[in-house]
Amino acid sequence: MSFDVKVSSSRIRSDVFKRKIMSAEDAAALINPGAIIGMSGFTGSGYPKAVPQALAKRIEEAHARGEKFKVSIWTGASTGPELDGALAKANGIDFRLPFNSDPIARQQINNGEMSYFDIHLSQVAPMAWEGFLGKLDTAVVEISGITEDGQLIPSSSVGNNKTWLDLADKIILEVNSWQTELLDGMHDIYYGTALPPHRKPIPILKSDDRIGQPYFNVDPSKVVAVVVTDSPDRNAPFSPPDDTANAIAGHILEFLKWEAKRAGLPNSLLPLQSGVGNVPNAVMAGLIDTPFEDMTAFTEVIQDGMLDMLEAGTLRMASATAFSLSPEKAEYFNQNAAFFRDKLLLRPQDISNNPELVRRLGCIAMNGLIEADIYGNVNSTQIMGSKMQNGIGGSGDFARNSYVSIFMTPSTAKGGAISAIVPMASHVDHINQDVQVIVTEQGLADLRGLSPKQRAEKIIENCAHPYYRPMLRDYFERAKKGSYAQQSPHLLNESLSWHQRFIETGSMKI
Ligand code: 0RQ
Repeated sequence: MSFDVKVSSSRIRSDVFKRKIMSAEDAAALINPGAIIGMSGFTGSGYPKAVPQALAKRIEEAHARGEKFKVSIWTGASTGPELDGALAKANGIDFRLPFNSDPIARQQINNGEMSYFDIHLSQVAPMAWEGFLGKLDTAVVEISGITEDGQLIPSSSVGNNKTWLDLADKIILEVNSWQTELLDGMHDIYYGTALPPHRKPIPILKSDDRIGQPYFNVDPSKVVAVVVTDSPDRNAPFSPPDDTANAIAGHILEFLKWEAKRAGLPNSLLPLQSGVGNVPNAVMAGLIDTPFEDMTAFTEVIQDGMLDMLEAGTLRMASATAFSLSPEKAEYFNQNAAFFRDKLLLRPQDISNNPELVRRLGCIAMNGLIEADIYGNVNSTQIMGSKMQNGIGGSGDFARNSYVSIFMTPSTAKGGAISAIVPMASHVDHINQDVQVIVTEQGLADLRGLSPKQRAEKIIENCAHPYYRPMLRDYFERAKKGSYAQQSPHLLNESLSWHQRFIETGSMKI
């Protein structure tokens, strides 16, 4: 791959690093079969684009010669087709952590070809330091530039990059000139974390507290290659919110207004955490027209709706670990970065998602779910109990520790063939104690302070789709009569029969 010397001089201001510039193919040749590689990337932003594709090509060529070549890939969260897609297509990933949304990789996880460790995003860096995951051989990290002093200016995501740069034996850097140079100064890289018994309080008291430095430190002797790229982050565009998304958003906005009044919360509410997707985006859009102002976000990702809120002035600032923007909004951000740069802080994901901070700040957590059972246990990850969708991501970091934890979903999936409210969840990511509010387009169930049976009444009446509501009522009434005990009555030989029916007939309907 060729590189543009003019771009490299403005972006790479250290001679030590300029001397290490090489092609992606030459850099990929430095990675050995069986390597454990820590790559940058979080929700489709800031992932390396050239080296993973060159590595995929190398793997394909090795396979064609009959040689074995697979690697383990650790990242921040999901990446893009040039990384997970290309490596999975080459059948080159043996083990993957901690979050994936690439369809080819998902297929390989679900057909058993790829081992997948799905883990809370705040815990990845500490676990890597604890060492039981193995020794990190290589870090491949996208950055937006290198300072005169040889510090690294992060890209559009921070994720676990600080940890990968510290732990890896060798480092390959991709300097991406597509990223705006105005990212410089938007990051807050904290070097104060440690493992127990040396862990200290993280000194963030407000979403906008800066506690670190703008750049990554790096040992230049570990940097074996610098690759120059000019490639956009790739994310799927948001489809405009439909009636279902708008209805869910409407219920959440009403709840937030009611809760603010009930609890005497300030007009700036409490720091928002929002998952990605059309519904959270519709909630963000709706917040612009509420009485709330001067809000902050203490969240994982900055999506389109948050940039709109910043422009409208509803949101004062957002702390996150990455962008997760549609292609149009990413271009828009690059054009208008001067307006946004003092309103955004990107931090390592063990800080952006840190349970200590989420609890201290009292975030309002809003995340999607796959299914919830009548008692409010939530499955966010595994369809029919066994098929991985994406991963738990940061939902657990926030759900357990927030001021209030809201989960949202359309009441049915697959054109009505699946009820999102089921007698018993086929897999549980969020136990009922971590699930305080469930919302569908049908309505909202505020479950705080309720016993399991009281929760069931509310979830069935407020959230279930009208087709499935009588079926759930019937199950619940019979369970109360026929169950082994009365705390959370179940009919165990029937509780997962809806899932089995779907597997056998393609529908949960009778
Ligand atoms: O499948 O694409 O094949 O049609 O699941 O569902 O309705 O498009 O919803 O995109 O908001 O995703 C929980 C997966 C929801 C997401 C989940 C099928 C449905 C569709 C997607 P198709 P929708 P969303 C911040 C926080 C965990 C991580 C997290 C998620 C596909 O929110 O990954 O919260 N959460 N992170 O058809 C069978 C059901 C189903 C179902 C939906 N009950 N049964 N299939 N689907 N419900 C971000 C990060 O952490 C990085």
